[in-house]
Order: sequence, then C-alpha cells, then structure tokens
Amino acid sequence: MANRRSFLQSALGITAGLFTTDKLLAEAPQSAAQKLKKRRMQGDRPAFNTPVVTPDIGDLPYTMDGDIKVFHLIAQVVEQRISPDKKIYAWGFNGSAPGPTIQVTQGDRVRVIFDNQLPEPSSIHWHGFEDQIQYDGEPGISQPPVKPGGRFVYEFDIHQEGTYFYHSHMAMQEMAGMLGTFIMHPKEPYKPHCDKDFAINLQEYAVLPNNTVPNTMNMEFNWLLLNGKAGPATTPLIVRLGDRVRVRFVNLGMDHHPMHIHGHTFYTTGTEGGRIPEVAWWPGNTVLVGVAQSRTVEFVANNPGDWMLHCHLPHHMMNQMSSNVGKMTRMPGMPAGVDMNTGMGMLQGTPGAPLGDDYGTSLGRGMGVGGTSDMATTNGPLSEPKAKEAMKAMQHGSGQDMPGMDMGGMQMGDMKADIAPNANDVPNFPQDAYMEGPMMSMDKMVDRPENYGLKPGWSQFMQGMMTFVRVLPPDKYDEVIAQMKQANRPNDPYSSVLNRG
Ligand SMILES: [Cu+2]
Repeated sequence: MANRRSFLQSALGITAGLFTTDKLLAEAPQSAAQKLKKRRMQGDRPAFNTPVVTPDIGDLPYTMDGDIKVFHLIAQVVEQRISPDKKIYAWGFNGSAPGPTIQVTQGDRVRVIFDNQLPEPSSIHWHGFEDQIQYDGEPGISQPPVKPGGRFVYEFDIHQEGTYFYHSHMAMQEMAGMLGTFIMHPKEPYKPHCDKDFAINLQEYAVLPNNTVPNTMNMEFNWLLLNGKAGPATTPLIVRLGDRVRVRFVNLGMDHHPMHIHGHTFYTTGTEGGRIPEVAWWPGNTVLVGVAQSRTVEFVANNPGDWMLHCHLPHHMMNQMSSNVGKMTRMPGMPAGVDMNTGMGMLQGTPGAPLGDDYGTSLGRGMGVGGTSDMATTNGPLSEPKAKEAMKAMQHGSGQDMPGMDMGGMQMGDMKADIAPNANDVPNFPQDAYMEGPMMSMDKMVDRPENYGLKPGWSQFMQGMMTFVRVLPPDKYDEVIAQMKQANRPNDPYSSVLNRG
C-alpha cells in the first residue's frame, strides 16, 4: 500500500510541491490519470491529498523562494455581489471577502507577505497555528499594527494538519469580511481517500436595504453567506455518484450555524484542531459549527439527486430580512400626511432606532406592553393586482415597463395558484408568501454551469446559507463537468477538479 501510494504521489507530482493546486493533477501523465480512473471504477482508491475547492472564492497562488512557499496577501476594500440584486463593499483580501483559500502541506515552510491597503491599521492572526509569538498577528501585543500602506512578513514551519483560518485580529474588521481559510494538508494523506474536498466559509452581514456597506455594529444580520454568496447565488458542490466527499466548514462570524445535509449521513472527522481519530468520528446529518470553529465532515455520496446543504437556523435561510423596514407592503399605499421614512416604516428618531423603547415590541425585544409603532401584521402585501403593478418590470423580465431599471431574468410564479382564496382571513398569513405569491425565480440571473439541469424555478426556494450538493450519476456528472470546462473561467475555483477529468 505504501509503495503504491508513493508511486502515485510521485507519478502525480504531489510531493514535488505545487505552484497552484490546479497544477497538481494537470501535471499527471496521461497514463497515471487513466490508472486513477480505472482504480476509481474498481472502488480501489489511491491515497493522495485532494486539492480543496472553495466555491465562489478559489485559492491564493504562490511562488517559491528556494524551499519556501511565498504567498502575497493584500488587505483591501472589495466590491462584491453577494446576490444578483445586492452589491456590497466589504473588506477582504486579494479581491474577495472571504479572502482566497491558502493551501499548504505539513512540513512546508511558508512565508506570507501581508500588505495593508486599508485606510487604517491592521494585522493578520493565524487562527490555531502553533506558531512563534512574533507571527501571531495580535496588533499592539505580538507585533506593531500594520499601518495603511504598510507591510508585515509572516513566516511559519507548518507542522500541523487540518482546517485553519486567517483573519484580522481587529473585531470590526473581521465583521467587515477580513477572514479566509488556511488548509494544511497532511504529510501522510488521510484515509479513506476523499474524491472531493470542499471549504465553505460561514459569514453574516447586516446591510440595510439600499445600503452597500455592512454595519459591523448591528446585531441583526440580514445577509447570511456561504463563501461570500447568498442563495441562490451560491455555487453548488458538484460530485459524482459514489464519490467520497469532504466538506470543511469555517465559521468566523457572530452566530453559530447548524449545517445540515439532506439525503446523506456524514461523519464529523475534524475540528479546528485537526483530524479526529477515526474511532471518535460521530455520525449525523447536522453539525453545529460554532464561532471560531471549523468542522470537517465526510460522507459517501451514494444517493443521487440535488441535495440541500444549508444552515438550519430559519432566519439564516433568508435574504434581506430586516425588521427595520416593512410596514409599507400591506397598506393600500403610502399613508398620507407622513414623511417618506415613516411611510415606508423606517425606524427613526428619538429614542433611536432600532433598539429604542418606542420600537421595542415591534422588534420582539421590548417589554411586551405595546409600542407606538406596533405592526398589526407581519409580512408582505396581499392584493395580487397591487403586487403585480409594483413588479411590472420583473414579470416581463426585461425592464421595458420601467426604463432604466433592468430586472432582466426574473420570473414571477402564478400567485393565484399558490395562495388560498381565504388567505387574508387566516391568522399569521403571510409567512413565506411575503412577496405576494411565490418568490420570484432568478434562475437566469444566477445561471452558471454548476446549475445546469436543476429543476426550473429552483432559485425561488434558495436563500441565505443554502446551497446544493449535486450527487450526479456518471452521465449527468460528465455533462455538467463538460459545461464547466467549456466556460473556461479564469481562476476557476473548480479548476483542480476540471483538470482531473
Ligand atoms: Cu446559521
């Protein structure tokens, strides 16, 4: 076994050190790739470190300086579309928030050149590293804060293995998006071998409607993200029926997230402290990923279908949800005699929104004795003609009724068919029908090869921390992979999978 493994490792160029992970298998001689395929079909899995795929994010490339892997990490403001209809300015690294995933192997010597392009001091903490104190990244404690335009060089001998992270050690910067995953592949590959290995960063932001900047002080999060995207903009995990799959969840936010998979039972095989010995793995379909923790799960994708993978907190399966706005939708129109903010239900004024006494009960946070702005009802509009009028552009999908407003690609469901005639008389209605009928479908707006073949209209039921594990039979799998290859996207997070065939 050891001989075969070392043969494969050298045949695949794995021990030689990789410049980017996608090169890892691209360098494999054709014969080795064919042998690999044959072995997979025979159920005989070679052991090697499968490169981790971080959907929607990708990897930080590196160069070699002698034996040292050198990464260049740049803190900067990043413009990020977290959903087709929502763009925010986060603070991240090298163009994304979370920052790109760093992948190294146990035994590596690693240098990270950190440049601060932010308008205030920062530093990077290497979460879980058994490193030297001068490289721990605590500003003012282990190192001077890195000033705007400044640089600091971190250097490590990697002797651990597992799923770690990097983040700003300034709390508000972390909440603005400054975090990323750091994978330490083991020197001796984990057994059993996994065919697919994914990383998913869990994050939340508070961004009020019509705002583009996360409010890092707000405790009421209305955008819940997987790798910087809210459903349905998340990119599914593409796996072949029969693959053994590893998913590494990383949580660097304000909430804990019970991550749940449909149709499969997984084993928790790792924490933020590395691999768990096999005798201590525990089965489940939900794993609670606490703040500052990572949880690694593994399962055999033996059940074909497009299976949900999501946080199970109900409010984390939603987008744009905010109690700071909302009164307007169930009224016949804007109330007369009030200013725009009041009319729209914006919380404002003394004693201050949203935590003031006046508004307490509306937000479910008061003493329960009533507030001046209590709302008789909860969510959205009920009259079909009104909603249709408000959403003309979306119905037609091209914005021709509302010049200058391109909502192209949205499709409305059939409201009449979906809502009971007596809906208005039912206590607590509406709940999930808050957009007046079914949510708008955004299939076209989030179209990508990984979504190929999903059931039409799927996107209206995906929000927040929701994605798919698409367990595809060989023919469907090949079809989707072919589409992904054809897309030929620069820095494709899936490139290591695509190169492997
Ligand atoms: Cu959650």
